[in-house]
Amino acid sequence: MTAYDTIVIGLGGMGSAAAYRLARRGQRVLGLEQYTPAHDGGSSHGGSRITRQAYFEDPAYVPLLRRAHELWPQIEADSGIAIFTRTGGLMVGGPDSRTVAGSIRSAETWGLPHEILDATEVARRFPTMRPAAGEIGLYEPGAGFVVPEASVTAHLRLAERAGAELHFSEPVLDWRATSGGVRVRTGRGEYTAGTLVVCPGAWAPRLLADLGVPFTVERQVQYWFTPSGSLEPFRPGRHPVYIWEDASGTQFYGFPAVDGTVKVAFFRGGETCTPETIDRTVHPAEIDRMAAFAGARIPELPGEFRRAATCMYTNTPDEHFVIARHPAYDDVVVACGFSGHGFKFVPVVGEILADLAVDGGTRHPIALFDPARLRSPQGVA
Ligand code: PYC
Repeated sequence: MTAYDTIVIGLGGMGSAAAYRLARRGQRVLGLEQYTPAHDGGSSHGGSRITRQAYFEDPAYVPLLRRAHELWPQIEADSGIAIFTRTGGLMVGGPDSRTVAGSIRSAETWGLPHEILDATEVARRFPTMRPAAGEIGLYEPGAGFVVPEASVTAHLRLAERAGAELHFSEPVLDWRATSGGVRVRTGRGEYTAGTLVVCPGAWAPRLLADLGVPFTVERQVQYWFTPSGSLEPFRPGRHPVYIWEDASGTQFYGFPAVDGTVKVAFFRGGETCTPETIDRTVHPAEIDRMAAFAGARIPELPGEFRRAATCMYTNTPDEHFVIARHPAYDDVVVACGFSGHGFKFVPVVGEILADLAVDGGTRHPIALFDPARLRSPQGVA
């Protein structure tokens, strides 16, 4: 008999949710994490992640977002940890930009509450913002942000309460499928289980090399500024979360003020890296570029630079996720390649991973995330 029903590799956003959902379904779960709980070395830190439902990336995500928005309050109530703040969300750009046109498409396809605002109305409602003539905004009242560290802490707490055994500071060296399940080797020992769920984040290229998906890990920087004027118009309740696309297709995004500072970042466009080679230093030229870009649209925002932090995106070639049973191993389930837009899905991805591990399938629509669409003809990229 194997010692565990399921081993979860990686206890960041997705893995912590999977461990909880599996334990809640009565599985004997071992969770393995190379760092400490809710650490800042991967892709689940920085204090805030946008959540929105008028999803410019593809309307196929909307049912999953609806389910995630049902689950966040349940996780908060069950764990006693606050995660989600509703602020409203604004997608700004030209009417034909990917950000605006894609958001309108999802909102209309699914009948989501939204308003289309012209540039004058955007500036009237949100006086910090100066859209260019011809830019428009899609406003979504149900959007907001979640705190990634709080989500991880809440899911880990609930997983332990449901009986999961969680090991931290225990990096996985390798894993393999066996005739009756899986075997995972760490610096401390070897573990066996019936099923393996791999949530590797930026470590996907090493831990899932034989998936055959050409992942690219990208360095990202998050910046915090104190606005030059009053903080009032930046407060949650007055200021939405937003993604703003310029005429060249560059997207930047930001949040209301939290603890007296305002966070902004570019969405993509970072250097390719690995977890071992990422440059953790944020350079003055990068801060200047961010301040100039933000200042051209939200003039008071880049008053004073406070701090910055790096994190990693793990991108797939089409920027859609990979969530599936491993094509080569029946007892292995994978969740990776979240391409910088995955965190808002954490609670529903936890449900999906538990479904795939326990039932072999899920009622949730995940056809878009099949890795077969990305595998190189040789099998391994
Ligand atoms: O998914 O909304 C998002 C997002 C914005 C910037 C990075 N991810």
